[in-house]
Amino acid sequence: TSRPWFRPFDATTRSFVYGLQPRAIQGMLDFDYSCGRETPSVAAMIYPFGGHHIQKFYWGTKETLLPVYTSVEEAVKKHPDADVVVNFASSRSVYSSTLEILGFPQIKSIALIAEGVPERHAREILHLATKKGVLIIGPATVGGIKPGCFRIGNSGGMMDNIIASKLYRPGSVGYVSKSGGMSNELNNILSLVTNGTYEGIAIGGDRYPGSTFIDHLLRYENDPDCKMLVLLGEVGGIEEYRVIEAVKSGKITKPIVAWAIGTCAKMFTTEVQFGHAGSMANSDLETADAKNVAMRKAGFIVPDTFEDLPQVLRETYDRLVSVGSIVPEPEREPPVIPMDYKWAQELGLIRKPAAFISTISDERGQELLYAGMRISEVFKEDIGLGGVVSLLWFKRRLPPWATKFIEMVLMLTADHGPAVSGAMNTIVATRAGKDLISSLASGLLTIGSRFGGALDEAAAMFSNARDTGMTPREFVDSARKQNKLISGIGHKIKSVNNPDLRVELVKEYVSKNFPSHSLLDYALAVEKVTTSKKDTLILNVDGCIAVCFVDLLRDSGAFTPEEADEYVKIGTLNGLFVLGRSIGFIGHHLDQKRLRSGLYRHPADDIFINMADVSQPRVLSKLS
Ligand code: Q5B
Repeated sequence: TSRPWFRPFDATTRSFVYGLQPRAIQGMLDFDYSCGRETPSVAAMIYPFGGHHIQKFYWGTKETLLPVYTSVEEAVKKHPDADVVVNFASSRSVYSSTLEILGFPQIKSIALIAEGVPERHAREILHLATKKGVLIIGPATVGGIKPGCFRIGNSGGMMDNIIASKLYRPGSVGYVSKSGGMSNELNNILSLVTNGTYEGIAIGGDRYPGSTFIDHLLRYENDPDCKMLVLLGEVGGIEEYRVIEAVKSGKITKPIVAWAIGTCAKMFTTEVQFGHAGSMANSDLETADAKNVAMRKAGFIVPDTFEDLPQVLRETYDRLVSVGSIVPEPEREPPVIPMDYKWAQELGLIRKPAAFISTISDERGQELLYAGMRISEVFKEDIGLGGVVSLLWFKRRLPPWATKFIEMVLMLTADHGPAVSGAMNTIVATRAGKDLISSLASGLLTIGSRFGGALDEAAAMFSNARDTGMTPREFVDSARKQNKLISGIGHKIKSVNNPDLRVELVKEYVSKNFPSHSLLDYALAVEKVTTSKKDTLILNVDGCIAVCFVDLLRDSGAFTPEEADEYVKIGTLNGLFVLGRSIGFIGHHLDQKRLRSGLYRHPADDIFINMADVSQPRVLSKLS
């Protein structure tokens, strides 16, 4: 790159952004596109963590990819045309990262965005950069902007501000200020009363900025395309006096409009520290009033108040146009930059149908909500696990007898020993070396119409039989006629003589606490019929929970009859067994892990292998 010393940024400037700052980079690329740049001003990102990768950005309406390198060395090697670094490193790491960057002579300018950089570090950076001839802007700055050419990070604000202030094409006025906010204000004023900004730099508010007012004003003085200078100083420090010296000694000859902010400080009875670290007068010389007087005396164009600044800018500009020093260019419309989706949405300019609808929980606000109930309330009201299930499954608070019942079901179904299908599968998977989630899933996948997954079908069969007026016997006969097993009836080991105590507990609780239990009563009458045939054909745990839950849905007063039916249809009841038994399956997985159980192989003598009826495969002589 061969740019004159006074012009570190032009329309071909390429830069690196240090740190992951996708929003700022997109802003820089949108600015570039509005300027009509051929190539993006950002060549790559440098981010030491997370490995080398690529990130996607918009370039106008299309998309483009930018690499992320883990070291400055790699970045400069790959992009020899980039000579600027916009360093977003935090105050903690900005010192070390800037020293690293300064080790590469390819880099000619560095903008330091971080606030709170220790003054000792700032001075050391400045010392080294001066030795190496590198321009430092910042720290504690938004950076600066060269309209039509290059934007440092977020300088200039949002794209609508950039367009409104005509920063997509160069004007004739070069300015320096300390603050990014005041720079935006200047960009706006200059676009209204002159042909706009030629270049604007915010040097940052710290006491030891890497470059000062005079550094940039001397650049503008030497740049033939910059016709008029603006200095927006402020209370504190003596940098304005260095500019006064330059004007007095003839180093600066271009018309310079100036104002020092902070004239209101005299209204306070004590010393005032304004927003910037350096904005406090340590002597009379450092007051804004003293600076304004001195600048006026030296021949600067200084308005009487800040409010008069636009007026004097307009007069100065008009004078330069009238003598032919500035020849305004015809205006051109910038290309339309599509508005960022999120921003357009925030402004309420667009709407889009949501791909998903969710109605049970919301984590977007300050506090997580379960069906509208704050998580803190969940605990304050001590609604228990049953209450949480009732909120997330049924979107309502159920009465305590119902939430207690849900908890009882979860506790009763939590495990039934290692021999049941699901526990076996969990154990075998664990012993094959699978992780907790895989082993749990392996167990859960055995839950089906015969094992643990008979609840919904049982609820439907018993309800339908009772609702259509079948007697228990008619129901059993009708199932037999259809060659159908009754879901919720039968157990492998439990029987009339070896009753399932879980079922007894449920029956006892429901009889005592439910307002009505008509379907349970019906199911028990059916059990009388089935057990008269075979004593293992009891109302099993699936069946008992199912019919009781139908009683809860129908008679708790919390559901309409349609809702009650729908919850059975959509498979809610099996969810109770799945949720409860997950506790046991996880227990079995942990148990096997603790026991360091090795791979399980089923003994062959326990499998009757018989291939007598396997027909010999046909040997094909020729492929047809
Ligand atoms: N018969 C449960 O069968 C079992 C009949 C029936 C009419 C019936 C069987 C069944 C429906 C599904 C069900 C949930 C497979 C069970 C659970 C959780 C668990 C598990 C644990 C835990 C048991 C013998 C004779 C035959 C059959 C007749 C059988 N069931 N008739 N309706 N429902 N039930 N599942 O003992 O004339 O001799 O040919 O599928 O509700 O999974 O602890 O283990 O917590 O983990 O092998 O409790 O009942 O009986 O098939 O030899 O049949 O009874 O037609 O008649 P079994 P089978 P026949 S709870």
